[in-house]
Order: sequence, then structure tokens, then C-alpha cells
Amino acid sequence: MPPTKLDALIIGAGFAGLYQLLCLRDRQDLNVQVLEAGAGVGGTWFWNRYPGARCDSESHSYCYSFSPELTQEWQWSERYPQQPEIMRYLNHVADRFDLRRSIRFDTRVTDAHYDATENRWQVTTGAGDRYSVTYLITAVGCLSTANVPSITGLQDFAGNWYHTGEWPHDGVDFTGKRVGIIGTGSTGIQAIPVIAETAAHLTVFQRTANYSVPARNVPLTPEFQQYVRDNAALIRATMHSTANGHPFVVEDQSVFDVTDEQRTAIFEAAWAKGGLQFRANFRDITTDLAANATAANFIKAKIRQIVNNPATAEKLADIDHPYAAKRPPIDSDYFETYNRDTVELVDVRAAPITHITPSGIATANGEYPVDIIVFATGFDAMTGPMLRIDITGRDGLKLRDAWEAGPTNYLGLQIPGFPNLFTVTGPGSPSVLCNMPVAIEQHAEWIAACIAHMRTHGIATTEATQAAAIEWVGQVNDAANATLLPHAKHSWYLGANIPGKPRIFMPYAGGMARYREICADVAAQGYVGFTLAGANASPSPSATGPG
Ligand code: N01
Repeated sequence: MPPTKLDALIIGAGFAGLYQLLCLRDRQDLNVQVLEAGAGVGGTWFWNRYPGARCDSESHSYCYSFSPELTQEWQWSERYPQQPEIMRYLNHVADRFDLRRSIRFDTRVTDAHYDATENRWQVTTGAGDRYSVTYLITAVGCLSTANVPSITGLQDFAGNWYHTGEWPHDGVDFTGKRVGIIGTGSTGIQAIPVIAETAAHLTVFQRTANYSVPARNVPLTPEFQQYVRDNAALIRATMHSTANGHPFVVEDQSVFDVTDEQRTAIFEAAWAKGGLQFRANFRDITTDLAANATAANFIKAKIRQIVNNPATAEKLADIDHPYAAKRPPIDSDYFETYNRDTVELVDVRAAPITHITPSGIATANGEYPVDIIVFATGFDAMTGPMLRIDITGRDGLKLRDAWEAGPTNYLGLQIPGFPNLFTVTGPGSPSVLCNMPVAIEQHAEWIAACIAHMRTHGIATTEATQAAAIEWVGQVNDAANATLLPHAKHSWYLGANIPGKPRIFMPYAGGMARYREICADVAAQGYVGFTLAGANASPSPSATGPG
């Protein structure tokens, strides 16, 4: 069978793939297909069905904003949307815009290689189906490759074990079970209180203690829902003007502009309000160690106040990194959960996990019997979802070789040596440091505009130059170093959670608003930093990207 010929192929049907499809199929009338490994739309939300799975962005901002009609007709029920509600939303979007007819589900892309003679990408799926496409767009998500640590003995464990990112669709019944959960990142912090509600006993294996601020989730009032409808344009403008794409603005004051009493009052009010904007009360919490320490110490004091057992409180408050240097979790009764008689905290930094036995988890301090193990151990983030596809670019260059020392790309959008391959929210873009739908809409629109430009001007290939990519990686490093983010040595932002992964700060920390401007300038200057080639293409004005 000859391969199916398409203008564009999109890998993934999450937030990114759905909108990219709409941008290319409905606005440019291209022949587009989406291939999706899951049995339905949703991307990360299709797989992450663990107990307590909920978005930490507020619901009225964790959605598309490109369609005023969609915004007006959809109504969120809670301050933070739960996984099933996000799935209902994305299914609604798929139906409303008639996207499903262009998506093939249960179809995993295994291999994509660039054929220079035809200037096409040849794509193969797990079932052996082949596609030949002009533009290849990966919308594979940043956190879609589950990391199950290699711990000796897991294969002999007599009970069941699960990774939160590949959760069974019919759920897991913890009633009467002894459960062990490994990991206290955002996921573990969401799951632990919910699992503790039904488990007979829950043992939490903590390697790195973590900050968390109450989410204060509540049902949305009709007044707030009306406010969202009436102020959609303002909310969108705010999200587009801020560094992190959230609908709140970081206050332009230093923690040292106020007295100790005033600062405590501000932190108390933020703690009572809850949510990710805890860090937004002062401009220097994320950039200055001394300023950060005031927020960190406030949260540590809260932990000691909430947790009754002083030894447990000390383990929870013994945090080795600045606040928000790792992705800051928000929670519903996380620290309170340690006051249950049935919940136990084990410090596996002090006494590491040595192996798994048929009946439990063994540490240097002894064995903890469990019937179920939950791995809340995160993901091979950002590069993992790309590298598990065998991608080969120009002259046989494998992506895994091009990225051996860490991801090199330009604006997080294109990789030198991989013409006409575009990545949505790849490494080098703000993505995970931003409210994701905001980052995704900007990327999908930029990519669509680039493809439209190519078609209008008879350009056959667009490819990031090596010089622009190297310069951009420098900017990504500089942006990270201007913040406290690199101070968290065990962070997945740095690839530090995966043994052997190069330690490179992956997302762009310069802020979404700044990044949006840079990308717009690059396009306005005739795609500076990209080589545009083809019958009518004029050469790129400069080999390097924006300064
Ligand atoms: O994963 P993580 P996550 N032995 O990598 C521990 C997004 N998210 O799934 O810190 C013992 O943050 C590891 O310990 P350490 C969000 O962007 C979004 O929680 O490496 N422990 C850590 O405690 C988030 O940042 C939402 O020392 C081991 C934990 O496992 C990202 O997903 C909700 C270990 C992993 O934490 C990832 O969060 C939830 C081992 N061998 C998540 N290996 C939303 O709101 C790992 N750990 C949308």
C-alpha cells in the first residue's frame, strides 16, 4: 500500500493537537490528520486519572480562549477543574468543531524520517500504517512519558502497582488495602489525601520534601461564572500580558518594601486565598534568595503548625530548595492528611529504598508491607515524549543524537536538521512554566502562520539554523539563571529526575509575554533565524535569531 499523502500530520490529540488541527484544517483548508495513541482526546488528561487529579490552574483560565463563542457557552463548575471535567470540556471542543473526523485514535507513531528528495516526512505507526506528509507537527505534550524508577524486585511484587500517569480507566479500589506511594511532587500531593480516605494504611515514601500551598477549591458561584463571561476579553488580555499566562498579575513590590508585620499579613491573606498566586504577591520571590526565604519560612511554619507529630512535621518541612524553584504544588488537605492515624511518612532521603519485595517496599531502615504501590514518580519530561519516537532528519541525523547533550532547538519550535518539523511546547519554550493552554494557543497559531507564509510565498522548507538554535539555548540558560529555578538540583526542569539524562534547564523562563513578542518579531522580520528554501523563497535576513 502506498503511504497516505497529507499536507500536515499532527501527533497527539490533547489541548495542543486539537487546536493545531483546527488552525490548519479549518482556517487553511489543508489536508490534515491527527494520530493519537490514546483511545480518545485529552492527551495528558486522558492518561492521568489518578485519585485527586485536578488542574492547578484556575478553570476559567485552563481552557482555550481563541473562540469567544466557546468561552460563552462553556461553564466550569469548580475553581480548579477535576480531570473528568477537563475531559468533558475537550470532548465538547472536539465535537463542537467537528475535529474527531480528522483524528485516528489508538494509533501510536513509532517512526518519522525526513526524505530530502521528496521534501516530505515519512511517518510510520505501530500498526505499520504509513503517511507521507509535508509538515510534521509534534503535539505530544511535555509530561507524557511516565517514569517508573528501576527498583530491584518490582517484577516480583505480589500486589498491584500503578504509575499515576498511566492510571487504569476503571479506577483502583484502595478500600482495606495497605498502600505505599512513592513521590511527593504535584501529583503525589494531590493523590495522597484522596487515597488516604479509603486505604487501610498509607505509607508515603518521600525523597525530597516539598512546599505546598492550599488550593482552596470551591464550587464556582453563578456570579463568578457570569464575571468570566462578561470579562472574557480582559481575562484573555491579562493572561497574554503576564509571564506565566495565569489570569493574575505579579505585584510590583519587593518583600523588603514592607515591614515584617505587613509581609506576614500579606502571606496570611494569600494562604487563606490559596492557589498558585501565592508567589505573585511580591516580584522578587522567584528571583532573590533572601526574598524567597521569607515565603519559604512562612510555609515551613505552616507545616509545623498543621502537622501534629513534630517528627513528621520536621521531615515535611526539611525542604532543600527555594520555594517555587520546583513546580510549586497546591493541595487540598495535604499536610492535614499526616494527622490521620493511618498515614505514615517515610524519609527515603535518609534511608533510601533498596528494593521491592513480594510483600512490600524495603529501605535501608527496614521493610514496609504494602498491598498496592503507587508510583507518583513523574515523567521523562519535555524530551522524553519526542525521543520515544524514532525521528530522523536531514542526512540521517537522529533526534536522539542531535539531543545527546540536551535539547537544542530554536524558540522551542524547530530543530536544526529537521526541516518542516514543528514542535508544540517543546523544550526551549515557556510551556510548563506557563498556564499550558495559553502557551499552546500561541504555538499553534505561530506554526499555522509560518505554514501559511510558506504556502503564500512558495517556500518549500523552513528549518531553524544551527546558529540561531545555539544562540537560543544560550538565552534559555540565561533566562533560567536570572531566576531561582536552577537552585532546585533534583528538578525535572533540569532533567535531574532521570538517571543519565543531560542536566540542562529545558523550559524558557523568560516569561510567556516576552516569548510571545520574540516569536512575533522573528516572524515579522521574515523568520529570522530560519532558513526558508524553495522556488520563491527569499533568503533569511540573518543566520542568527533575535538578540
Ligand atoms: O512528578 P515530579 P509529578 N525514589 O517529578 C519522587 C505536572 N502536574 O508527577 O524530588 C523515591 O514533580 C521525586 O523525588 P525527587 C506539574 O508540572 C500538573 O508529581 O526527585 N522517590 C518526587 O518527589 C508537575 O511538576 C498538575 O527527590 C522518587 C516525585 O517522585 C509535573 O506534572 C498536577 C524516585 C516526582 O515528582 C510532574 O509532577 C500534577 C525514586 N526512585 C502534576 N523517583 C496540574 O495541576 C522519583 N521520586 C495540571
